[in-house]
Parts: sequence; structure tokens; C-alpha cells
Amino acid sequence: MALIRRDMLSQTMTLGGLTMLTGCDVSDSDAVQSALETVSRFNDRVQAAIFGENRLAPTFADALAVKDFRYNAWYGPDKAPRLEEATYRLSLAGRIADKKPWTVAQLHALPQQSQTTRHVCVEGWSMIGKWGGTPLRTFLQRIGADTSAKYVGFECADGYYEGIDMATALHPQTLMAFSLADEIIPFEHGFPFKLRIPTKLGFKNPKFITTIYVSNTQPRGYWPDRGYNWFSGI
Ligand SMILES: Nc1nc2c(c(=O)[nH]1)N[C@H]1C(S)=C(S)[C@@H](COP(=O)(O)O)O[C@H]1N2
Ligand SMILES: [Mo]
Repeated sequence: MALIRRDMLSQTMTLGGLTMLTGCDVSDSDAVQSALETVSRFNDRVQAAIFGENRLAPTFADALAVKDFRYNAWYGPDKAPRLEEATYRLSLAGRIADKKPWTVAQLHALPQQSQTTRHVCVEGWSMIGKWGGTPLRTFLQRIGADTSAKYVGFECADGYYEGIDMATALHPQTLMAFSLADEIIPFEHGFPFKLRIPTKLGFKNPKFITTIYVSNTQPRGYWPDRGYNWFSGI
């Protein structure tokens, strides 16, 4: 979010300082934007170093989880894609040994665990939910993903796209969530699964995923392409 980055920047340096640092005229808005992007990339690197693989997000008693979890996307719930079990296939691409597509039944047969954590949306709401599913790490191992690669990316049925670094993909709390509030995850929350990452802001939790890929090139993200910080850890 450009506004947040601008605020952060004004707390840390003056525009004059920015001009000196970057050698560009801050009255030129393209130059300001590119300086801000340099600072944002720097923030991504610092955050990646601070958010270690072993840092766990807080968990809560199951009784604190809401039953009716709030819906969010860049469009209303009536427009949310409905992925049908009969036809759904999860495609795999990039640095993965076994790229055979997965059916819902195959996904649901994976070992599952539950997690009660807080989802934080930058739009100003947060909610504790109970999700159940398979650690993405287990799935990546199952498909022979190259876990020495740098990133895992996701493409979604609604045109949304996101990506995470490999440390986050292998984090023990990063789940392919097949259930929400002890029920099969509802269509509008991402059926057949949503990627639940409690160490990341809500927008880095893609729903309606149709492709998972492994790459050494940093995947783009829908909101990062619109100015939000790519790393967005919490
Ligand atoms: N495919 C897709 N995934 C998405 C989004 C979206 O618009 N499309 N919105 C994100 C945002 S901003 C939030 S807060 C959460 C909301 O997930 P929920 O509807 O399960 O609460 O989904 C994230 N994942
Ligand atoms: Mo969000």
C-alpha cells in the first residue's frame, strides 16, 4: 500500500535525505515511486531475515474460533468461484518432480491437523478461525518439489495470484486448509482448500487455488502489484 510506505518513509527520512540517498529529484513522482520500491524491497529482505522458519504465530483455544467466518475478496461473495469436486484438478508446475494433477479426493486423503489462529486483514478486521488441513510442507515433499528453490507461487480461479518464500512454504503452520470451523471449507472461502498462513496478512492466504508452482523467480502477488509489501508478515 503506497500510503503506508509513504508514512513509513516519512518517519525514517526526509525527502531531502531520500534525494541524497537515491540521487533522484523527489518532485518527480516516478522517481519517488522507484525510490519507495527500493525501500520496500529492502523491507522485504529485512523481514525475511527477521521472520525465522521457527517463529510460530499465536494459537488460541478452539472455543474462541468463530463459526461464521467473514468473507473477503476484491469482489462480493455472489461472484466467488465455485470449484466443483467432480471437475476440480490442482495443477502443479515448475520445479516439481511429479506434476500429476490432484483430485479433491486425493487431497482429502492427505494427513490432516487443525489450527486455531487469528486471520488479520489489512482492511481493518481480524478474526480467530479454526482451520484443518495438511501442512504445505508435507504436500511439497509428497510431490517431489525442489525445496531448495526460493519460492512457491499460486494461481487462483478468480485471477488472483500470490507467492511466498520457501521458508514460509515449509513453516509448520502453513496449511492447505480443507476445513473451516470443523466443516468442509465453504465454496466462498476457497473450496477445495485455501492456503492458511497465520504468519502472513490475510491477502497472502490465497483461496480457489488451481495451480501451485515452485520457482527461483519471485512470484508476483495481486496486492503487492498494487503497492502492498510483498513479504507482509505479521
Ligand atoms: N483467490 C483469492 N484469494 C484471496 C483473496 C481474493 O480476492 N481472491 N482475498 C484475500 C484477502 S484480502 C483476504 S482478507 C482473505 C479472506 O479470506 P476469507 O474469505 O476466507 O475470510 O482471502 C485472501 N485470499
Ligand atoms: Mo484482506
